[in-house]
Amino acid sequence: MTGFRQKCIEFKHVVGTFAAIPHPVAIEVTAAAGLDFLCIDWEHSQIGRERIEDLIRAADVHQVPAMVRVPGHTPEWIASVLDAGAAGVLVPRISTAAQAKAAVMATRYPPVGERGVGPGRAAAYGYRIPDYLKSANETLVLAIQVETAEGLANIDEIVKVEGVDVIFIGPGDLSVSIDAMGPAGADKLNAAIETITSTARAAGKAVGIFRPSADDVGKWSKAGISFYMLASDTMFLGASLAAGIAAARAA
Ligand code: 3PY
Repeated sequence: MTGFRQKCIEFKHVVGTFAAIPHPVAIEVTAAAGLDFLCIDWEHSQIGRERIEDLIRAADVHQVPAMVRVPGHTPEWIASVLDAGAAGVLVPRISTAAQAKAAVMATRYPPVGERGVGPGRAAAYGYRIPDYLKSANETLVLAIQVETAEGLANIDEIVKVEGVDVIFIGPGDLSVSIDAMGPAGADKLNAAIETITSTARAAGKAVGIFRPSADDVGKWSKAGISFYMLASDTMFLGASLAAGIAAARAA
């Protein structure tokens, strides 16, 4: 699992998925599929805070880095999932450089940030605190989600914030926020994604995006996006079940 942040900041092509099913079995099945990482979605699922540690533990069994998408910007939530052993955080709805800076402060230990010391499981419950404190700033991934009209307007400043590793585009929210939903809004949304991507890459930042399928991953890779969140465990479950049922009915 070491090297995940390195891969991200060196623009290596990494593919993960959101985990929304609140059970370690689902995490084990997902992790065993050979992903580069997974991201436990605390923002848009019914996964509770106590369960997150067990889900990270299940991903660890398969040596798959488990990030957590936190529900908001609260520093205590960010610290809590990192203390549980998350490989990084995805912080949603970052619309200003000040918000991006606050995410860095919550994620990184001093002198870069101001994360409090109490790493619990992340430092083997105390056995590895000095090692963990030394390595955490270098190994934990901080991805921030740009998904609002305000974030798009402020992208020049957001990408300059030191300590952010990945600028992650949320096309669903972005399309709603900039009034570019559905086929009619596709050109406007694509232009916004291209602007965020080229601005971030010019500033040396890796770019990530959510895609419901792999259909246009090749196109976005050429544009400079390297970090892919492909659908979610629930979406894959639903799609493969529906396809299997349809095939059996047609047989
Ligand atoms: C979006 O597309 O807005 C997302 O947040 C992906 O989960």
